[in-house]
Amino acid sequence: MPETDIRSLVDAANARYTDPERNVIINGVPGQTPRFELYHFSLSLCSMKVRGVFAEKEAAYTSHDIDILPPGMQNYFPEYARLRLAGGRDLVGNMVNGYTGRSSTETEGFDPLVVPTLVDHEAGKILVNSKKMCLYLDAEIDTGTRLVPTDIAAAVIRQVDIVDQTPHPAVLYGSHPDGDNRPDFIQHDMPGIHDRKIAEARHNMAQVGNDPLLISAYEHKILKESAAKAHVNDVQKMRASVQEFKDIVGQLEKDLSHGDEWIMGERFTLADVVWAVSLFRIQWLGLGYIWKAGDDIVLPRVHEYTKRTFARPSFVAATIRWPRNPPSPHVMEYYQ
Ligand SMILES: N[C@@H](CCC(=O)N[C@@H](CS)C(=O)NCC(=O)O)C(=O)O
Repeated sequence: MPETDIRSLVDAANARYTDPERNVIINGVPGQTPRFELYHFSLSLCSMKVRGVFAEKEAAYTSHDIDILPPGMQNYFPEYARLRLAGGRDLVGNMVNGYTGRSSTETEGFDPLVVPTLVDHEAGKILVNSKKMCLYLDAEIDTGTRLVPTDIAAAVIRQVDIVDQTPHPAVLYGSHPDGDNRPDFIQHDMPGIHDRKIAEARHNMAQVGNDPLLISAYEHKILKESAAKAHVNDVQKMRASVQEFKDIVGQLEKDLSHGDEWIMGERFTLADVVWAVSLFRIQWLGLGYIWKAGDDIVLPRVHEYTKRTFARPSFVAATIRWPRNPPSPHVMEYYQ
């Protein structure tokens, strides 16, 4: 895509994002405008993965930490949606229209109103799927060490897909039927959130005039959020989502049976970047009992692995210490 077109889409989106604390350059070099520009959200898992790759590579980017939760909901702005739609041109025939508790673009479809979005000004590209962004950045930013080494790429991507398929949105937004340990502010803020998102989509849709693609984007978002509301209010579905977490982490214990430091062995890879994000969120939500219940170590390899991955400097910078990313009572040890 020509840089002039990208520039005008980016300028229009950026005009809505003006908070100097949320719109900053990370790892910048004085006098240089970064090649990459990232629209993301402090608390978003998909955003943490991409920030984690940037941190591993120590690469510069312009960061727009946009507030996706009510009352902000800055991901619903038409200017931002236009930028994403331009990046997802080949995906608009497969826009999201339902909800399984997951957010993988590959299985759920393209959501034009979410974060993250990555712009590469040098290559003239807009990327709209965090998995693709992580793979892309690893290939484009040459640090001499690959996060997806070519000889084990398939095995790394298999793990990335397991995390991408984990029903994280369901267990964040919905209460857990057999004991809800989610932090108080999440338990307080989540009821009714889907109705607020739907109202925000309608509000923005009413302002865009005759723009069929953009209107279709809002319509698909409304379909998704309506289905999401039904999912999180369905006890059986929520029970199944929580059970899925137990199964997925149980499989990780087996995948770590080689006894090495990282999932792929001695090499730290993208699999570890995304697993760190997923496991930290699981503990943050109060589901860390899957591997450690009180003093009882249930899954010893996963337990040890969390300590290593949570201590990784890139993870500390991109997730634990990222501003506006509140701790929960379940992870306070990492905030002392
Ligand atoms: N498959 C997409 C999923 C993106 C996604 O679902 N993002 C969430 C945060 S992790 C979001 O922006 N939600 C806000 C909303 O739906 O209003 C990706 O990996 O980039």
